[in-house]
Amino acid sequence: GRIVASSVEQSYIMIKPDGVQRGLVGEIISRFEKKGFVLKGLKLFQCPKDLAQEHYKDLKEKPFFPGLIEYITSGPVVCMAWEGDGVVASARKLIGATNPLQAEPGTIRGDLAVQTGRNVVHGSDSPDNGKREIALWFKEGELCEWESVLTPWLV
Ligand code: FUP
Repeated sequence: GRIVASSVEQSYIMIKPDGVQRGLVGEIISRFEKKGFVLKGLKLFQCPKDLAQEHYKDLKEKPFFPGLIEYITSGPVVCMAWEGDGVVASARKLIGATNPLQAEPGTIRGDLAVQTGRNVVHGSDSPDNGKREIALWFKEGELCEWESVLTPWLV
């Protein structure tokens, strides 16, 4: 991947294999759309092991790391790049706590999941990681530079 220059903040959001298997793709995408963020990249993708390991490299020493890699590579994921002011922190609020039993009702994990190891969606934890992860998961030409007609109504 390559970092695509954008002055606006971007977050890497990924629907994990359980979200795809459970038919939650439309439900999850629609929450980010309705909030008013702009979709700049989207693909269904079978993640190779080395990419999963690179994505979660900060968790390499954790006891759950092998299981996490197995889970993320167990089936296709939906990779997304979402853009907008404050998208990183806002997406994490929409997603909810890592442990779905602690996630508030109204959040994606709070409404749709029960297990930390099956928490249906990932969201970048900082704008820098948003850039890093989008560059990691998307290749050149896979992101679209476009202006949403809704933007003037949202900002
Ligand atoms: P989050 O930012 O909410 O995705 O949470 P983390 O980056 O801390 O964890 C990344 C993923 O590791 C989680 F989505 C699920 C997995 N995980 C476990 O399986 N067990 C744990 O105790 C913590 C995280």
